[in-house]
This record gives sequence, C-alpha cells and structure tokens, in this order.
Amino acid sequence: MLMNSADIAHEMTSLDGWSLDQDKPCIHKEWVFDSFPTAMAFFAAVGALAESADHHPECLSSFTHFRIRLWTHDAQGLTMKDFQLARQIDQAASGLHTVPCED
Ligand code: H2B
Repeated sequence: MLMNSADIAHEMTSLDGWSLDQDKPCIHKEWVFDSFPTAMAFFAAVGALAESADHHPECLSSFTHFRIRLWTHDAQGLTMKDFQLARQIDQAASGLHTVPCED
C-alpha cells in the first residue's frame, strides 16, 4: 500500500543514513567498503534479501562504492516493503567493514 507523507516521515526517523528523494519518490543510501570483495559480499547479501522478500532494489556498484535506491514499482512510490528491506540491508552492512564516505 502506497504510504502518505506523514507515514514516510515517521519511518525515516527510524532509518540510519537513508535519504528521501521527493522527486522519484524513493529512499537511497551509499556505502564505501574497505575492499572490492567486501562490496561484493554486500551485493550478494542484498541479493539474497531481495529474493526472499520478492522486492528488488536498484543497486549501483562501483569498485568499493555502493548505492541503493528503493521504491515499490507496483505502487509507483514508497511502501512498508521498502522500509523493511532497508532495515534488513542495514543489518547486512553492519557486519561488514566500511570506510568513511569522502563526498
Ligand atoms: N521490487 C520492487 N522494488 N518493487 C516492486 O514493485 C517489485 C519488486 N515487484 N520485485 C515484484 C518484484 C513483482 O514484480 C513481482 C511480480 O512480485
């Protein structure tokens, strides 16, 4: 079910490091991992989570940099599925080594 802006604002307060893109609308986050293998381990973990949730993020992988955008295509906007998957993705990343983002 498509979320209204009040529900979205509420969910955003419980997410760490995710930003809301009003134009799309989608939520997005970037990571920089300590190595390419770590970034690929993250990619594999995100892929497994996406398949089990039947909810698939847009992933942009560039060496150690990784960017994810999440929205629900079927609903043409944000639903709770996006926030649930965002939390699972954060859990997967928490076990991996990241380095501070330069930009
Ligand atoms: N992923 C995302 N991000 N949004 C969707 O609406 C979506 C999806 N729909 N993965 C799913 C698959 C749908 O196409 C299938 C039929 O359940």
